[in-house]
Amino acid sequence: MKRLLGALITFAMVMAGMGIQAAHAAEYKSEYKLSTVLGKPFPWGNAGERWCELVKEKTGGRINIKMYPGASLVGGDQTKEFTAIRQGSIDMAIGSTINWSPQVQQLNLFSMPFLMPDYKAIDALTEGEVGNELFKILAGKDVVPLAWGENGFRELSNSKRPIRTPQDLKGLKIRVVGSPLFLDSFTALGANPTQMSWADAVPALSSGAVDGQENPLTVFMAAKLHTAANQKNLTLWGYVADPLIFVVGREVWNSWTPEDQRAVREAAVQAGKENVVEARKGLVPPDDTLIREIEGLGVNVVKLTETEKADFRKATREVYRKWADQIGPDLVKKAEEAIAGRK
Ligand code: X2X
Repeated sequence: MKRLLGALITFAMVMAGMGIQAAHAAEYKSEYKLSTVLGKPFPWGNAGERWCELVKEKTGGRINIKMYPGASLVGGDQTKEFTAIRQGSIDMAIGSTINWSPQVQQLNLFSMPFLMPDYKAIDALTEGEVGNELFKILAGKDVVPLAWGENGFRELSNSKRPIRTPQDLKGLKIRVVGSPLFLDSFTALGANPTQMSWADAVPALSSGAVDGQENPLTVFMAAKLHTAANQKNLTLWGYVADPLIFVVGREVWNSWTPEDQRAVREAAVQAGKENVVEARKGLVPPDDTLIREIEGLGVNVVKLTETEKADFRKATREVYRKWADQIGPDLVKKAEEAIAGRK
């Protein structure tokens, strides 16, 4: 009798254990898919790996994330990433404001030509009221925004000639990505812009199908665009910068315990902070180590003076006005004020 009871108790305990496991398995996936455009060794990809690592650590392995760089979960089509998160084929992402701007109109703010004159201006937006407002907008679109990171100020490169004036850009085929704002900006400057994903950009540049592109210097360097894409001319004009945003799909988020949600958020904030530091390394005046390194590769680097920059600003002023209306005049005004009052 005693033995039978013992066996029954053991049986019951095993079943209960399996029940708990089954409930757990139903709630938590064995792998969460994190989408990024760039992988290692780009700062963006490093940030993704770091987020995965920190989450694993902080949740005791309960949440296991795998990074899918190259926007591979959407066949490389980075402007479809945000939609895929909403539809659930991507669980979480670190995305550029540029790539999500076709779906989230307000994210075009960071692509307004010459809105942000320096790094403090980016911080004034992301760390202030504007950043909060953008996070609220994202939260209304089935995602949970957790932290800001950075791709960086996007500088102009090409294979043909040094660019010092808008006239120098005339007729050059420039690869861009994102919303039609980029087409408007480059058309206003007299260039011939063409939209394509990052995956298509490097082959198009290296074959000479397009002449130039714009991307942060960390990307230029890690992708070796001077040799891989014949980009021997580089103009430092700082016309726009793209922050990165760490998000989790709302449904996935809701399936986690509050304790694990906190851990994922903290991990994102930490990975984001480290990412901003890495994205700016060698680029924050007076430190220009990265610029000098690129010059050392034989790239002709043109640093625009403020007067030269003003010509580009003037040429894109109409585009700025048009897009301020589309983004929302109130939000743009708030951004301009935050930048004017930056510390
Ligand atoms: O495609 C680009 O230019 C990149 C990698 O910078 C973005 O995803 C916005």
